[in-house]
Amino acid sequence: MKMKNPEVAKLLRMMAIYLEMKGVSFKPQAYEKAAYSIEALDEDIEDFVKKKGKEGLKNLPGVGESIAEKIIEYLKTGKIKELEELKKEVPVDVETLTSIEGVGPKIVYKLYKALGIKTIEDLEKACLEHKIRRLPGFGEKSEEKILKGIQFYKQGGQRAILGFIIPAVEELVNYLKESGLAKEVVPAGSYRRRKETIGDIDILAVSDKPEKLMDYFVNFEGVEHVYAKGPTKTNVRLKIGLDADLRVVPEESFGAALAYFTGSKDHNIQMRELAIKKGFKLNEYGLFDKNEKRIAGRTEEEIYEKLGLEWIPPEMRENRGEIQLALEHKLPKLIEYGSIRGDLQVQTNWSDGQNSIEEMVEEAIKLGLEYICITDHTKSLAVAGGLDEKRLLKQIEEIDKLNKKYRGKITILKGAEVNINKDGSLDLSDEVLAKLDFVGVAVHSHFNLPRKEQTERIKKALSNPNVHCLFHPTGRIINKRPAYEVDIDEIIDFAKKNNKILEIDAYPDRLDLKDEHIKKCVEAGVKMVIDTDAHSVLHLQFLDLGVAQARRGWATRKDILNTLPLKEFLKYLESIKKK
Ligand code: DGT
Ligand code: CA
Ligand code: CA
Ligand code: ZN
Repeated sequence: MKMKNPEVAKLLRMMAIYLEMKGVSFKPQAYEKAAYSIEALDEDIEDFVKKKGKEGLKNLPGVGESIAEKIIEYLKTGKIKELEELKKEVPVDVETLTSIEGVGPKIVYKLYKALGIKTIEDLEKACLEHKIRRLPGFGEKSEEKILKGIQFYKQGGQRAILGFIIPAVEELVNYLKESGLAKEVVPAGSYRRRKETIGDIDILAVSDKPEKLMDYFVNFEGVEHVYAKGPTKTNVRLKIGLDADLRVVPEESFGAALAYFTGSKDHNIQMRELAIKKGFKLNEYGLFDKNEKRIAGRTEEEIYEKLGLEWIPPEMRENRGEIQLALEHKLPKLIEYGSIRGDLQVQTNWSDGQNSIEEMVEEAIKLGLEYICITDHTKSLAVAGGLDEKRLLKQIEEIDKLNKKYRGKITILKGAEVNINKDGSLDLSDEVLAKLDFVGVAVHSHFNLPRKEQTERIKKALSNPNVHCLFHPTGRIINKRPAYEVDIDEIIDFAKKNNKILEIDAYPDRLDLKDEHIKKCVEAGVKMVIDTDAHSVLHLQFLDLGVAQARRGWATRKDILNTLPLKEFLKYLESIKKK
């Protein structure tokens, strides 16, 4: 069972929030770090503790004596006493409140002490009654910002972020498969389409013992609440904060049900119309001819074939023209999972990453990568411990040494995530930038510039001849912060004309570029790279999440440069400089 890992991580994060609230120093960061470690642990935390005990826990990044004890306490008793006490002392909905942009733990504490604010509704009301601006340390601007944050949260805050829930859903699906009670178990819906956020999980099964399967399903450890239970459909709430449906469908309808429940809804509507045009009827039970005879339904493939369509990958089923292409047998051959050869955005403990260069490199080797580019932050991002010229030159030396050590195993490229100044200039000298293999630039400040100014600022940064790539091009953080105002079409056009690369940042809550932007890049012939923006060894596994996003944007292998072997990748970088 891996199901307890997200729970434990969540509680550690909660501890971090409460400790920060109380103004405790250092400890909150340790709890955050520990939460990361537990979240992406390859093993169930309970098994791990059974095997390796407290000492094993203490070997994980961020976990010291006291955190290890708390984890063990939770696994034994289902509670962390200190956390329970902290919650009693400040009984507010910290999880929701701190999800609002601009509202951190300390602000939550102040708001509770001054105005008794416990929930997002309380906070919204206080904003609307202009109570916030009158508090010491707040003003009209911060009140407006909080209100905006609340509105943004309400629009999307409830959907789960795909990359964060995949392990838990896989766990559930494996659990169902292991029951021996089902012939098929497949998650459909937005999860199968690899949409960046997920409303709920729709699982389909074929079983000749549906009652037993449903009993087994509701006994899953990760189930928090059962809304409704029947032999064909059962609907539950999972502890990770997401609903899941399990539907048992007849075997001869499995493919039809899978197609139907994979969606999207708009795609389904088009498919049904196409079937009608061809004289058939299509629904979740099958494809039927004029005499109501089922002519396909066991598999998705046979349905597509009978309709004269190429099989459409789930990531494309959004009614963006894919059905027409499938009719003409002209679907693009999407980039395949596992085809990225090198990660190109990786932070280390030289700036705000949690691991050393060597640790990141070792992990990349384990994952089978051919190259990895180290891109620490640069000096003006002081909060992240950004590197100045001197330190970057030192890092270059260090990488030269490590490349000798790792020869034949992996190549470490020298790079940086260079901060763009307000005026579009860069915060490192050209002389040092010229020594790097791969240079990405990024906006980390002045998110609120007017659209035109922001667009010009980014274009100016990109126009530096030492710069190859724009990192996380729109700056959004899913469920937290909207993209800054920027004319993405103009950026794409500029990238095309100047041979610049746009990044698909695969970190789960970034996924920036978005699918629709990727599609525009593909159409415009702008090259992209997929990388993880890792700040820990645990993040390097997110590459395929970026591939999923790229597939949703119809990208093929040739659109994504780091599918290339190292030599060809470097040759490409050289060639764009000469153009
Ligand atoms: P989500 O859960 O909001 O992330 O998005 P989906 O796409 O998983 O949507 P969901 O869970 O409401 O329904 C699963 C699939 O079932 C959906 O993708 C398409 C199909 N479906 C649901 N309602 C309808 C409908 O009214 N008409 C048609 N044609 N299909 C539907
Ligand atoms: Ca769904
Ligand atoms: Ca659903
Ligand atoms: Zn960073």
